[in-house]
Amino acid sequence: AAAPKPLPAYVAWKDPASLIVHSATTIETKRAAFGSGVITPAEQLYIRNNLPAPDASIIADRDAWEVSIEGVKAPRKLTLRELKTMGVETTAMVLQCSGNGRGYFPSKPSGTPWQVGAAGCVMWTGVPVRVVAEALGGVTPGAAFLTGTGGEKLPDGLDPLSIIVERSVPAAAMADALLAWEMNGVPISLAHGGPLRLIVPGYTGVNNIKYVKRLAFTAKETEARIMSHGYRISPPGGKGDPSQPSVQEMTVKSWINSPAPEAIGVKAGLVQVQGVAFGGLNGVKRVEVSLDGGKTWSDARLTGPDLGRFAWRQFVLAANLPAGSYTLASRATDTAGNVQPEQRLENAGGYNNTSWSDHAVKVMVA
Ligand code: MSS
Repeated sequence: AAAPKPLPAYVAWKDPASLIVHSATTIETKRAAFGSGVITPAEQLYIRNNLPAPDASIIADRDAWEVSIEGVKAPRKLTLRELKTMGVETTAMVLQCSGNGRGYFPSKPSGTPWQVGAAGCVMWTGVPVRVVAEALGGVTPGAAFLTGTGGEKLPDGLDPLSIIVERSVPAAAMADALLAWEMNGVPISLAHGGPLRLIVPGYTGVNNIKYVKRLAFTAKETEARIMSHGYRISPPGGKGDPSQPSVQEMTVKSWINSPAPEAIGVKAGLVQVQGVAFGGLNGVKRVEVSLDGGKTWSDARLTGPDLGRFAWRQFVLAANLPAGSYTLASRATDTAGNVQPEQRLENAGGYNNTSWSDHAVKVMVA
């Protein structure tokens, strides 16, 4: 096998042993590296950048960062220094790339073949978007979307709309959204979107705009290509277009992290089968674990603190496993009663894979 790629300079502070470097802008957490605590440490958290990360000079004077707030009664630019005076809240949230689990699509869609590790559960601290909107006189009537724009410097000579990272989510998402300056209790690293990031809890990764420079309440979705044609649920073999559903809210999902598929030397006897489960916009009600590839199921126990409906829950099933080979699977149910499906929804981009069968783990117990 080829030697693992080294970490690129802007994430040189991450833990190489925990990560799979697909490319300089796509780095995944190894399944076996997820621990049993709820929060994913920054050193292990995955990276996905559609454009190269901006120069580190943007975090030299964080408080001077400006974001333009538009589509409110009194639109204006606010500095991070000003935002910090307006309000503060902390939300634990699953950050998951829309394409997490793409690697399990037999159709091999183009894009990074993520397994489970384009996801983590992280704590964001910032000012609620609704508080900012109220402070600027309220949202203008007719605004149906919340549109965030990334602060990357765009290459010259290209149509900005073809490349800019700008996404719209339904304006209702404002109820939980944050303009965040801390991740896991420290200023957000450049790699994860510092100095300021739009956080939309319950929505897939792409909707959480890094180095956000503009936040607009808009009547229409942005015409940026990443919105109009990218991240759409298109029929297999097809191309994205604005008539198709956009990748936005996450739905109920779980997977087993331990024992990991590549685990060698699982010893016969008592085994703690552990993993994570989340419900997107809903909390987790129940997780079942199967030791026989989904024929029979037992209720797992939710462990660790409940950090709210946007966070994931850790679960465990203590199982007595005689020597043999096993297919371990997990299946979550959210608080609204939605059950994680057996099958993925086929789509050209390989998005939103929540299939429990795709995420099952084969292990040898000796
Ligand atoms: N933002 C910006 N500004 N840029 C870019 O590129 N990307 C996306 C988000 N945001 C971007 C942004 C994506 S796509 C994702 S996932 C995320 O981010 C990630 O994050 P981290 O922090 O992990 O790296 Mo898929 O759906």
